Formats: sequence, C-alpha cells, structure tokens
Amino acid sequence: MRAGIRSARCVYRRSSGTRNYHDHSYGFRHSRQVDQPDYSATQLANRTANAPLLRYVDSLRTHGHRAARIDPLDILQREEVAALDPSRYGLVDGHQKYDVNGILWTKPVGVNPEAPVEWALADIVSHLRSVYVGRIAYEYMHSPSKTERLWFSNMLESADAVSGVKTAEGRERIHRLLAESETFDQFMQTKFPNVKRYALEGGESMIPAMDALFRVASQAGVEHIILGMAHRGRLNLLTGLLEYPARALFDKLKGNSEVPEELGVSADIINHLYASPTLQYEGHARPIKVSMLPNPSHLEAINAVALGKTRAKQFALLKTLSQEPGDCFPGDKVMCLQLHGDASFTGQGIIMEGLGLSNLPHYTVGGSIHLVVNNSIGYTTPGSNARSSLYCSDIGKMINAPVLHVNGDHPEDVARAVEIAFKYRNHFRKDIIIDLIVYRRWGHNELDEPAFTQPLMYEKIRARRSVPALYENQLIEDKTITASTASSVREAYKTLLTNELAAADGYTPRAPMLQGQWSGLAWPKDSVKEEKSRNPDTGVENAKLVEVGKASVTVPESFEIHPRLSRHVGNRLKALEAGQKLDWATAEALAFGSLMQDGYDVRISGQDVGRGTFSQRHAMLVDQKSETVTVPLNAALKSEGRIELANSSLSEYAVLGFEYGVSWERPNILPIWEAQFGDFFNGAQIIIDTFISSSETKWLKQSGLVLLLPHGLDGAGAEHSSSRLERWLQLSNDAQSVEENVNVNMHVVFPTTPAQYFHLLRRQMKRPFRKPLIVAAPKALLRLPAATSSLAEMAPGTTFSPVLDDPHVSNKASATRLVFLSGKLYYDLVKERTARSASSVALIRVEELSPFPVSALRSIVQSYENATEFVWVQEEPKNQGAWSHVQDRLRTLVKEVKGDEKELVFRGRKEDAVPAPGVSKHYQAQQKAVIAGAFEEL
Ligand SMILES: Cc1ncc(C[n+]2csc(CCOP(=O)(O)OP(=O)(O)O)c2C)c(N)n1
Repeated sequence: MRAGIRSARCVYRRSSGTRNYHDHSYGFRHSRQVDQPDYSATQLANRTANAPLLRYVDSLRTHGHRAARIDPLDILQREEVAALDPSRYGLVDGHQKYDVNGILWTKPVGVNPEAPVEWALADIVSHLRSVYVGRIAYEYMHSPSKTERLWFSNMLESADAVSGVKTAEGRERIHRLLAESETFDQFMQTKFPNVKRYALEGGESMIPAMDALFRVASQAGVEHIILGMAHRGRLNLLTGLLEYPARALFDKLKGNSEVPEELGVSADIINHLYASPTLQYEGHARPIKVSMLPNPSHLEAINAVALGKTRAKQFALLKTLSQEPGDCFPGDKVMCLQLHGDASFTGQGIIMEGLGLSNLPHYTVGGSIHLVVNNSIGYTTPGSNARSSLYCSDIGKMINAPVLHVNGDHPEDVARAVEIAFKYRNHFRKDIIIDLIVYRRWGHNELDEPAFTQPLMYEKIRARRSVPALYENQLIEDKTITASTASSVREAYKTLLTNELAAADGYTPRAPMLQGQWSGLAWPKDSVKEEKSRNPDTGVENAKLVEVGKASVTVPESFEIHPRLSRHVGNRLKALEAGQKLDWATAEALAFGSLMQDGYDVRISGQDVGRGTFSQRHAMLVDQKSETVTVPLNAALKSEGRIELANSSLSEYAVLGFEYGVSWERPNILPIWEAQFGDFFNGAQIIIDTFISSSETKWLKQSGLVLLLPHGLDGAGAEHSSSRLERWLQLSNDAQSVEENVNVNMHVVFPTTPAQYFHLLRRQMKRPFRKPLIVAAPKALLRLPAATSSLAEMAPGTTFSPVLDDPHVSNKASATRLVFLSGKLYYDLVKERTARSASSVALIRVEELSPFPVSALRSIVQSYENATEFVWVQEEPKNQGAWSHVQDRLRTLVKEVKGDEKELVFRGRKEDAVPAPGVSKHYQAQQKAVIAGAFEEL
C-alpha cells in the first residue's frame, strides 16, 4: 500500500458556501433553511426490495422530458427513449402489484412513511407517463440537492399540490387575455402596417403565463416584481396587462415623443417603452407592483440591471423591516422576473454571468423566474444553428436550475407550469427556468419574409390556426363560453383600441421621473445651473472624520488580523492624529463613513474589493484563525447608513449591469463598481453605451454610479495600464466649444489627491441630482507620500476642484510656460522641475475632464500674465488619453485669453496600437522622454 493512502480519509463537511460574518455585515443574510424529511427505514428497505421499479421510476423522472410532446411544431428533436420502457427493468406484468412506498410519491413526504402503498404496474406506468411525458416536461433530476429532487417528485406525483386552472372564470380569463392579445396584433397590422411591432402571434400564451405568475406571486406575499424583457410581445404585455395606455402608444407611433418635448431629451423607440403599474388581483389582500424596466436593443443586457434593482429594493426593505433573524429573507417581497428569447438566452454571455451571480451572498435576489419565449428561431437562425445543446435552457444547468418545458399551444398547462415554477422559487429562493415553446407567426418582424430562409417551417405555421382561436374553440366545445361571448370579447377590445386611437390626438405625455424614492431630487438640467447645486460643500468637521477614520480600522477584541495589517492600522491612526499625510484608502474610508453617518448606504462591488486589488483598502478584515470576516465601518461606526462590500465573481458585464441596476433603485445609496484594472471595463461596454452614458436622455433615468478604473502607465504592459480615457471622453456629450456645458451625461475625472477623491465621492450623494462618475483611479499614488492629503483639505467649506493650480509657484509672474496635464504624471513632473530648477514652468492639473472646466481654466490662464508657452503633457500615446478631448477646447481657450498667435503643443508618446509597451527598458526610456518633453524647448 502506498504511503499516505490509509490516512487519506474523506471527511465530508457541511458548508453553506458563504462567508461567516463576524458582525452580520450589511448585505449578508443566511437564506431560509429548507429541508425535506429523509426516507424512513421502511421506505429504504422497500427501495432495495423493489430496486427494478425504483430504477424505472427514476428513469421516467430523468428522461421523460426527452419524449414529452412539448413542441407545437414538432421541430424539436424527440426520440423513442428506451429508458422509459418498463420491460427493460424486468417489469412486464401490468397487473402485478408493487409496494410503491418510498419509490413513487402518492402522498406528501413524511406522511405515514411506514404504511405500504400497493399499486398495479399498469397504474404506475400510466400515472408516471401522465406526469412526465405530457405537455409539460421537467428537468430536475440533475440537482445535486436530494431535498430539491424529493420536493419535485413529491409535488408532481402526489396529484393536487398545484391547483392549476380549475374554474370557468379562470378559463374565461385566459381566453380573454389570449383573444385581446391577438386582437391587438391584428389591430396594429391594420392601422400601422409599416411598424415593426415584434408581434407576439404564435406566442400568445406568454400573456396568461405572466398573469398566472403575477397572481400566484401576489398570493404568496410578493409585493413587487422587477421585470426585464426584450422586444417580443412587449407591446402586447404593456397594453394588455401592464396598463400602458394604448393611446400613449398610438401617439408615439404617430411620430410624437413619449415624454414632454420641453425636456429636450432623445427619448427612445416603441419597443423600449416601459411601465410600472400596481395590479390588484381579486381576493388578494395587497396589490402587486410590476416594474417593467426600459431596455436597450442589446439583448439580455437588461437582465443584469433587473437583478441589481431587485436586490437594492430588497435591501432597502430589509433595512426598514424588522432585523430579527428569520423575519425577512431576500425574495420575500420582491421578485426578479426575466423574459428571454431562445436565441439570445443561449447565445449571450451575460446570461451565464447573471446565472453565476444568482447564489452569491452579495448578489442573490432570492431566486429569479426565467421565462424563455422560445419560438425556435432567432431572426433567421433556427435552433439547430443557434445552439450546441438540445434545449435553449441548458445553460441553466450551470447552476443546476430546474427547467420546465411547456407546450405553448396549451395555455392551461402553461399557467400550471408557471405556478409550479413559482412554488419552487418561493420555497428554495433559487432560479428556475420555464421554456415556453411556441412559434413565430411572421418573420422576425412583420415586414420580413420568413419563407426566404425557413420555407418548410413556415408552411407548417401558415397551416395552423392561432393559439387563441384553438383555445376559444376548445372552450366553446366544452361549453365554458359561447361563440357569441367569444366574439364579443374580441369586439369589445377592438372598440377600446379604436377609441384609444381616436383619443391619441389629444394625448399629453407625462414624465415618469422623480417619483417614489426619487421624489426629493431634482432634474439635472434645471438644477445643474447653480454652482452650489453641482459642486456643494462636501467638507466634514475634523472630529467627525477622526471618529470615522478610527472606526474604519477598529479590530474587534476577539479578532486576530494578519500581522502585516497592524502597520496598515497603525499608519492610519497616526495620520489621523496628525491630521496630515492621509493616504488614498483613508480618504475613501472617510468619505464612506461620513456618508454613512449622513444616512446614505454605500455598496462597492467588483473583484476582490474588500481587500482592494492593490492591497490598499482592507475595508474587510479576516480573522486569521477562523476566517470570519468583519467590516469595521459597519461594526464600529454608529451610523444609519451601512456599507456592503460585494466581492464579485470574475465578471464585468453582468456585475456592472447589476450595480447599474442598484443605482436606478435608490438615490440614497452610493453604488460603486471597481475594475480590477481599468481596461477590464471593456468587457462591459454594452452597459456603458446603452445605460450609463445614455439612460438619462433615453428614459429619464438618473444614476449616481461610480466607476473606479485603475489607470496609469507603470510598466505593466498593454493591458494593465489604461482605463481608456479616450473612450470615456468620446462618450461624453460635453460641448465642443469653450462654452461650459455643466449638464454632461457623465463626469470623467482623473484626481491626483486623496482629498479630491474624498470630495468626489461625497459630491455624488450631496448633489440634488445624480450623474455617473467615471474615475481614472490610481495605482502608484495609493502609497506615494507626495500624494497624501490633510484633514484641513476635507474640512467644512472645501469642495472638489475641477482644476488644481500649481501650489508650488509663489510668483505667478515668473512662470512663462504653462504645462497642463491630468493624473499621476504630475508628481514625476514636480520632481523633474525641482531637479532642473525650472521655475518658469507651472503645472496645471485638469482633474475633471468632462465637463471640461472652462471657467476654472480660463481664470487660471489669465492669472499667469507672462505665460507665453502652452503645453499639454500626457503619458498615454497621442491617439489615447485625454488629448483628443482637450486639444480643441484648450487651444481655443488659450487663444481666447492670450491671443491668436499662441499655440498649444503636445508632449507625450507618439501614436501607438497599445497603451504601453511590454518591454520594461522601452517603457522606461519612453517615460523619461515624456517627462523631459515638458521642459524642453518647444
Ligand atoms: C446583442 C444583440 N445582438 C444582435 C441583436 C439583433 N437581433 C435582434 S432580435 C434578434 C433575434 C433574437 O432572437 P430570440 O432571442 O430568439 O428572440 P425572438 O426575436 O425570436 O423572440 C437579433 C439577432 C440584438 N438586438 N442584440
């Protein structure tokens, strides 16, 4: 025997998979514990005695879905599944009786577990086939949780655990919703034949599916649903269930704006409209609010945003509801609903990233319902070319999410599937997927010809009667409704739409902003004009800052921090005491803690943010013996606000979308996303283009999201050096002229002192409006002694300065050359100036690049009366960094102040394909040349 094998005993430990929080840090909640009784001894014995039957039953549970008739068009690959044949397990006599106790669930688990239950084989087979090979197919046997598998088998097999649609009223309601949906599409086709409406036709069951979900969720106490969805059937859902006035849609279709023109915004297209109605379901005590979020065209991007908004809403509630453990869990009152298309659900990477967040402590929302409206095609691409997996839902297996496939031709089964899915989500607070298999009656839109590419599929589709017509027929035949009631339902809706169309002419759009939690805030365009409003006093009293600073490094008595962190703690305390030499991380902690004392919450999310990429933050401390975690600002500071340190998965796209969603929910939370290195934001570019830079003008949505993007050339090569300032500045809508445009879509800053960073963070919350803030954040400056600040620089009366004049120039008249720059290069230039005794050079730091600080720069340039040379220096290559943004603006400004003959000169690296070289000696030589360039002859 090889040494060691004997001692390698397996020890299985139960682990929740989540960190143990010493101080019940904000944002962390244990989930509700759910358990299912295990098999009794008698049941276990029976499972052994009837092992072939057990294998057969489990096979049906596992493979039944492969044979189930779930596809209305029969395109989906189906097969004769050998594993479903009982004779393969030696089960041949249909009359033979078997004890099914512990094998088949005929009663709830744990009820009378000792009593034998005798069933004939034929009955077992027919019961199981009716459950597993019907019009709903189930995939749940892949779950690693015995509890979840048992729960599912039990619920599905022991008959009436799910009520389904039982009453005539229930059926009539489904009929009405289907008929109205079809009437809507037909009306649109007649009145607006040239509009791409992305009809729901073929997939009308989506509407009763939504209705069933809202009803069961409301019954279970959910008060708010956050809904992210794309184009397909959006208009049907908006006008049919979500109370969006059809007259508003028709007004928009006539070419008008959906919001008041006076706002002067770009607004958006019809397929991105949104609504947040409060729905009251009959017999339910409380109404349910459904917030369908506006969405961009980029498929699936909205889903991460919906997750973040859901989580932020929950935590606002959890804070105000009782704090007692066991009292309120994520998902109790707020639910995330994500609607997907089949092609985008399989194709878009953000789905995988979003699913990956679903069970993480700082990202879970307590279970999303995913409904894939699967019309077996995406644009012109059929499922066979769109995915490598059998089902479009297979990506869900990465988190072992159960999947229900349901045939969209049968709306009552659809409603039942939805009810089951909600039951699971509500019980386990985990994600579940409903694959609603339908078809698409027209092309991708109604102006397309689908038979160019799918002639056979469309031959089938064109031969079919519509889903509403089939259901209507069924109800007429079984006498639930009469033919005349059916046609009066359609007529009534048509009349309503006709009246709405007539009313569209007198429709006046409303501005759905500054409501609810946002009601105390201002609209930026109006508010930003006031200097005080856009740059308020963000200073804080000395004593308060010291209190916060001390709390930020308070280590609980029972806690053993890493020995090297004692220095971190000691240095901070020393600096606070002296009121001098406060470093970047300290300034940040002071901003966070002082905001928390003012009642704001802070959430910082990203990879390894608790410690900080550069080991600078240490906002969470880890006990060296037990690995428990404490967040000193929560544990030691008395404040109404709390901080959530959300160490994320290795995702940028979904996580940034998530944080953006957080920023939409509440103006009184400071949401921050930090990239590990600045350039990694580019994996989340869609969120930046379609949300961060444009939501205010498209959807009247403000956001105070802060992005921290470590930036600066320090020899780390092409990919770790640049936060691509040039791209951010290109996305800014800052005015190209020297007229100051204070109302930009987002602020882009490159601060050089901890105090400036402190003020920027506080400014985000202290303004009466919200704007995204993009920070080119430091790496080298985090520990540079020259880049420290004093408490006095953060005292009451101080603010962020968009431009920093040269503090070392005592006699301005002696300065003949003005060197303008942004960022850390400043400290290298100061050193070089001293070395060269170049006292004629003044270094002017442009700390805020968007909006370009025209008036501050103008008065600084004016104050240097003898300046004759004007230089812009940057370490980034000429085609990158801030140069392309600043050159016209600064050149015009210099000419305006100093006369037409004055030129602005560029000094820096030449154009390059990369932000920085990978060879260190080349980097060193280039850097030296850039620094020298600022002082050499022009
Ligand atoms: C990220 C992204 N890529 C491409 C498109 C263009 N596009 C719009 S709809 C569509 C097909 C979507 O198919 P599916 O998700 O199955 O939804 P369906 O339209 O069939 O309901 C495509 C490719 C897009 N909107 N977003």
